[in-house]
Amino acid sequence: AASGTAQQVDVAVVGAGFAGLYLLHRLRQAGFTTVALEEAGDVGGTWYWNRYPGARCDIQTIDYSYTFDPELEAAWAWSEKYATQPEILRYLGFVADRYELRRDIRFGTKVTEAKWNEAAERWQLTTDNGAPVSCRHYIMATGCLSAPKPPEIDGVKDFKGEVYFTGRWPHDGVNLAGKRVAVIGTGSSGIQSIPLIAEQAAHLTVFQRTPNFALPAHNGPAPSDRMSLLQGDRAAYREQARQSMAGVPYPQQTAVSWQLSDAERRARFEEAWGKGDLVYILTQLWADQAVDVDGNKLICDLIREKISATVKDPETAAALMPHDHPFGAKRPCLDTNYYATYNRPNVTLVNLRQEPIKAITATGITTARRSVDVDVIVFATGFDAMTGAIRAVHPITGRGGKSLSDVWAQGPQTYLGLTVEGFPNFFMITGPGSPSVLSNMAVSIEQHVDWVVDRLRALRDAGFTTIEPTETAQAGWGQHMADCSMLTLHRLANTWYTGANVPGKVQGLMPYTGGVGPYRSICDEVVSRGMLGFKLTGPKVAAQC
Ligand code: NA7
Repeated sequence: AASGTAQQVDVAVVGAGFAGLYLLHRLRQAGFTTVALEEAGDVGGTWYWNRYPGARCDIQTIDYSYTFDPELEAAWAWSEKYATQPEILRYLGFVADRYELRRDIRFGTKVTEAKWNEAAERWQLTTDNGAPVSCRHYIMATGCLSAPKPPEIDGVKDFKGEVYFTGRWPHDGVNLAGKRVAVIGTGSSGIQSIPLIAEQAAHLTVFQRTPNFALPAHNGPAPSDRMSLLQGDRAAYREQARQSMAGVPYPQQTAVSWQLSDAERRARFEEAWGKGDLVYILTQLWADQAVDVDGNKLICDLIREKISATVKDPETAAALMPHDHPFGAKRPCLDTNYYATYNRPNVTLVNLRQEPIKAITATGITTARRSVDVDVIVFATGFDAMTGAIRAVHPITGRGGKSLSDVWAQGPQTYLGLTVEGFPNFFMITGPGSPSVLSNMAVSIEQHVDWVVDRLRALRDAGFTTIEPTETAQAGWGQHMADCSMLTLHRLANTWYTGANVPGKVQGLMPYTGGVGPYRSICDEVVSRGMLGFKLTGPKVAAQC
């Protein structure tokens, strides 16, 4: 279509990552015409952009896979327990090829604005490249960690050396050999890349604001016990994941910490440490670890002991030990040689809690105590999570000319994390209010996509043209989210879950903490009770269910 003449489709999708690809496939199967608009030059989403050294999945890859097609599962074998970014990107390319998805994707195309046309009951999307799009339904599959944060530190423009962001790593790689490198940030991206950068660089200086808990990944082949469970009964294994709290098939733990002796707790912890599995250690040690500060502190102490045993310099070891948040309340990390890297003579840790960064200068970074000259600065400083990529389409204008940014001025309000009152026929995959970021994304994405596409098909077949949550339903979901948030410890940490990492962002826990299995049941109940909480309209019908 020429620029100016809108491309007409039933459903427009924004994003061609894990969620967007599956959406395209399901929408086509359901008989909808569709297009996906993708800013990047190819499929992959987060795995397209995050090409920094050491980028890997930190959910076991046998679990971090599509499960909708047994033939696809049979056609692909992962080479490692935790696949690298290039392998995951190859997998997503393989999926795109297998279902011929690229023909409906417009690459290099950013959606700049979206407007609901009340009379036509259609969304009008403006893009920065080619034709606008007119669609009945508009689905954002833009990911939760896809809008990198700006540097936020004075003087970046003055720096004469090279500057990289882990979330926008150059595709042809970066040669760090023999260079003096600074890494700012010690979240997953920093913790994965620091050991590899240290191996190449002449000297690496790590600027740490908040220490994070990290566990050894023990990467290698997929563990044989998990593989035999999967291969023994693939359908049951996948179903258990869908009904679980975090999207990985582990049973509910029932023993509580005070029922166990010190020795029993230590034995459980050592076993978990040896497994190298975040979801295992987050859910299988004792039942009170995620809900009670005392049960949680026992784990924090044991991990701090491990840090102390690994890092030789006591001051560095102390600086690496988290004390400000419960284990799991901030996203913990999986590492390969992270703590041991600080024993290298060419690595220095700068504790920003004691000496904050004052400025970046032409030659390096100045803190309250020192100036460090470097050739390269790597920002591993994270993302405007969950809402950043949604709000990047601006404005998204719903019914009555209201913009989503205005409606969310006090924080995101959604029904089920999937829809927003005042924004008919608008859906978010893994939006704020969904459990996605507290789970195995692959399981959450499939659930969200299946639910949305099944609803669109049912609405179409019943003659409805619009769907929108009621104000009451949305308020109820907000209340339920707030109630659930009191049950876990996530509220006790300043994190990207709460918006605390972005200066000026409204604070509040954004993910749903009730677990993916219970969340699935709620979504299913909404359907079985006649689309409870949604208003549906059509040419001949106007129904309030
Ligand atoms: P994260 O987890 O948000 O980590 C970002 C890190 O950068 C974290 O240590 C931040 O400290 C630090 N940071 C952010 N801004 C600054 C400034 N201005 N100055 C100094 N330090 C800063 O992002 P990642 O990319 O590592 O990981 C994102 C998710 O991807 C991860 O959770 C997994 O789910 C996969 P802070 O903790 O805010 O004090």
